[in-house]
Amino acid sequence: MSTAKQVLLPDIGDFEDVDVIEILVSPGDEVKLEDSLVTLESDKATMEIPSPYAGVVKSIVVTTGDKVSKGSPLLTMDVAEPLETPADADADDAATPEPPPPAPPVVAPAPQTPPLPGSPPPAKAPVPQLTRAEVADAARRAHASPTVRRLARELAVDLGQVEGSGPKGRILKGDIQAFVKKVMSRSAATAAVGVAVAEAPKVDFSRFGDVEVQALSRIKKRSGANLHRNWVTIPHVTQFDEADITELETFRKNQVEKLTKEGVKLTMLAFLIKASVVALKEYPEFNASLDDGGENLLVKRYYNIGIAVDTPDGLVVPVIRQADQKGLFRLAAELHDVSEKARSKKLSPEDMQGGSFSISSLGGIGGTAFTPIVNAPEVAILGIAKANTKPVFRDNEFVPRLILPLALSYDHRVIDGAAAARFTTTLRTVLSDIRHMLL
Ligand code: CAO
Repeated sequence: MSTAKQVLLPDIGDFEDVDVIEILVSPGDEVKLEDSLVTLESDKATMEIPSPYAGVVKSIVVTTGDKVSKGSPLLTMDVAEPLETPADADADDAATPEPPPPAPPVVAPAPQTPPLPGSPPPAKAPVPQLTRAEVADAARRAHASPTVRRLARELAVDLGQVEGSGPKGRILKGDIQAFVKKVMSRSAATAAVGVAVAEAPKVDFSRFGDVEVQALSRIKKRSGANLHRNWVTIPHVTQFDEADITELETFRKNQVEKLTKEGVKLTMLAFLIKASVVALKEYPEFNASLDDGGENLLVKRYYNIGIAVDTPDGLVVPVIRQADQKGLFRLAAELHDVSEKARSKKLSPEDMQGGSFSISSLGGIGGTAFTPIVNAPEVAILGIAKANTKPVFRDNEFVPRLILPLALSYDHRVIDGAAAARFTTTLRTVLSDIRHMLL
């Protein structure tokens, strides 16, 4: 014959209103004397509350997140063999019994040490097929000692995902260590950003036909690593817009003839640099970098514009310095010089340093739109696609206008969508009427 017993929180020392962080049993579970029932956590320690009885859990009174103090009811149990204590005299009354003094709770200092800077995030188990409820259930039912449970909690390991190698599938300390090792040994790139991705398949292409191995150029290898880092670490958004550059292009062409005689070609890119500086001055957060801790924005008071240049060996980004202090002709001349230097591999490291904003133009080649990758530590990059003559509805009729597609990619940690839309609106205003550059 069993007796219903209510388990109350025993005296746990100088702790009041302690959080219930884990419930280790569920109704129907058979519990031995001193098996852990719940885990509590104060700001100083975590502790597992042992069962004062052997029996079967009938119902759980607390839920995780509840705050409990000495005497708070935790759960009720059907006790098969009531202990012979005076408190058991009225054992049939489930509402009032005092449990016998429990064994002291297992107390462990709460983890206080923050992860080392640069260290990978704690190993979190992937949750591939199971639902959250199933994982929680598996963790709750996992067979492990309080010490192993504590270790798992400290390492943020979901016990439901760990296979136990002990008797009857019991999870041992070594199982937790092996699990963490496995998670950490995934590719460095994915571990660094805490993203679990499937490994790329290894394919023997020679099974399907001839294959020629071509080594990537030094530039491609370097820029590839940087592009990959920027792609996975920066939350990118790209804002698209269009600028009517009909008048600008007419003006430019008129000037080109005159200037080409002097050996300089006034390119569209020179105007785009000037227009960008106007927008950067109006929206300084685009001319900035996040500090190392990601807590502050370092807003630059200089306007050094990086220009993506396509070379046979790969992409390089020389920088036009102090673009705000240079006229269109000077910018055009410098653009010509850096493009030449880039293509003849004469750029020095200094030529590619100190940029505060970048422009990537594919307009001379083609395409309607693309999404450039932010050139970290900058926070935004302007992509330019090919301008085309399009019908624009004006004064009740369609008129042909030269329309330039703009694509502004930005770091969404720093820049909001509304700011990006304002930035491209300023750009299109300036490009559609270059007198705005004078303001
Ligand atoms: N729309 C239409 N035509 C354009 C244009 C545009 N947006 N931009 C340039 N053109 C035309 C020019 O009018 C010029 O035509 P003409 O020879 O008939 O006058 C021609 O394209 C070449 O232009 P350009 O000499 O001014 O050179 P550019 O400004 O287009 O390019 C540079 C300079 C250095 C940006 C370019 O050579 C380059 O390397 N582009 C590739 C950059 C790149 O790979 N970016 C991708 C990076 S991925 O994020």
